[in-house]
Amino acid sequence: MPTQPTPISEHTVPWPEDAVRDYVAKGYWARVPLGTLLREVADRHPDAPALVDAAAGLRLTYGELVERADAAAARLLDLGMGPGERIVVQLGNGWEFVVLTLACLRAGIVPVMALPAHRRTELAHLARHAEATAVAVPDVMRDFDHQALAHELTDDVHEVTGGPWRVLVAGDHLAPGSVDLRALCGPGQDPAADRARLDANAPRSGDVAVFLLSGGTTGLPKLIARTHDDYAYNARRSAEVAGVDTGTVYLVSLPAGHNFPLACPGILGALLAGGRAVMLPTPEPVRAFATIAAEGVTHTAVVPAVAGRWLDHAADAGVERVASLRVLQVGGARLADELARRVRPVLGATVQQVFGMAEGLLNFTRLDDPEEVVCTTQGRPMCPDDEVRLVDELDRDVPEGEPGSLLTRGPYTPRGYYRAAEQNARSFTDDGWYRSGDICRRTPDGNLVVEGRDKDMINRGGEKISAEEVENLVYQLPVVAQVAAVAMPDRELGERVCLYVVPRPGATVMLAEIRACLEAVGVARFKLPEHLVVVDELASTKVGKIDKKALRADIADRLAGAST
Ligand code: OOB
Repeated sequence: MPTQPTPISEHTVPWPEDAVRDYVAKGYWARVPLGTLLREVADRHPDAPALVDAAAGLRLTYGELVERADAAAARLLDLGMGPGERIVVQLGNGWEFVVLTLACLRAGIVPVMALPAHRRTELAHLARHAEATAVAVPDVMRDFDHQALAHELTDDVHEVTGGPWRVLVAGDHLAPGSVDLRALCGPGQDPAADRARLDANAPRSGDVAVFLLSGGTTGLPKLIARTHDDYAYNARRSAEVAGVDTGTVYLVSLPAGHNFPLACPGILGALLAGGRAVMLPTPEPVRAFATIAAEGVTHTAVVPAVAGRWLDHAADAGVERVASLRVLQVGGARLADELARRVRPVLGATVQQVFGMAEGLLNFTRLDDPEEVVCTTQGRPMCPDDEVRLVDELDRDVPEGEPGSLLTRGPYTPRGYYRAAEQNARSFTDDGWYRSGDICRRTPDGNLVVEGRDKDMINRGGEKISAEEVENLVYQLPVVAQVAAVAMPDRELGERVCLYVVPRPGATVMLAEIRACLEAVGVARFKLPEHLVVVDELASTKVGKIDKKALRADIADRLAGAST
């Protein structure tokens, strides 16, 4: 007997009623679902260009985009999916990602935004934890057979939901049992009927619109339930702060399911403002510059490592190709001041630093901020009602100007992770503040500077890696007695994963072997350790925990020693 997946609302932590009233009264929450908001934009200018997929050679106007989204939504319902069901979305940066996401928003089906780099371990976890009833993947991407893996997950998922598992595939090579995602996202037969059907069953604005993944400090990624109300505000307000309007051409080259290119302002912010989104599979500089030139891109979002590559490329190849670029948003990891200072002279664009998190809070430098603020701070909250505290180990506010651990609440920062009561007790205070784990200081003019972190996470060029997750995987190797994963400094990516291992007596431990074992169980490649230090014992703190601070200092010393 197929069981129904648990209703999402059973496992979410709602905002308190007085906060809801306040957010509505102040106009942050529009009380209109995202799909309806996008429909309204399309009604105002149906013939304006909305979406460009450079690689597929597809261009859609607003009218065409929303009609396809409605048709796709209707087809998902016809497949037997219902509002509130979850679909794991692991697609590359193509038009299908956008049409499917909008279709989900219209139908009240909730996409779980996986990353293309995820493999069996992550996808099985996401599908099971969300009790998903479908997955959307490419056939093959970067030599990996996503379609085969999606079918392999059938049993894992069936164990949890007991229900169907639909494999939607974007590609030319459909396996038996796969649903053709491109056909599903194609033009509809009867747009008016589709529209009426979806309007009549629109989700409520307080319902969950998307599940984002947490950067993660625990064993496996946690799910962040973002509602239509809060996520629409997230996208609309980001668009204002980034100067996005009907003339904007926004390039998406980071993985589209990440909060930054999805809604800060990203795809959703560009579309809600009547601008245009241009999808590109990679931020590789030659292709990115060619697309910027061809499409007249005005805005885009990158991580610091990509900004560095673009600057080097522009220095070699000339800057004429990026003349249209006005705003280069940089976020996801700390941007070095020196790199920030090169952007305007070299690329001719304004830098906007973005210090954000999938859990909510977004800080931006403003487009009219003095160059000094733009180059040396990570900006300030976008909403007047974002609450930010910087605290010490006992949750006491630190003196103004001193570094402290950032806590936050606000109209687009949910009060807990999905279905994670135990974790919520650690990551949220009793009165609903999210503990971001970032150590920040506030400058006299109110901007935040990210100085470090007190969470056990490794930030590899914007890709977040939970140390605990890596350690759990490595503990499965019989040669390992004790292990600690720590960040090691890296010029290009900021940080990489370094592993300290105490081998079992008589055993030999090799980096290649560890990497091969992790790959064999199927984890995202960006999590694989890149350096190994074999030791007799691991430094520990007074209370007997592994002293990660000492290990981070040790690897930094070893690397500094090696390079002199
Ligand atoms: C973004 O979101 P996540 O969820 O992948 O990662 C959030 C974490 C933050 O807590 C912080 O540790 C780090 O990433 N981070 C930064 C940063 N932006 C994010 N650290 C230093 N400087 C920055 N500018 O990474 C994200 C979400 C929305 C917009 C932009 C980034």
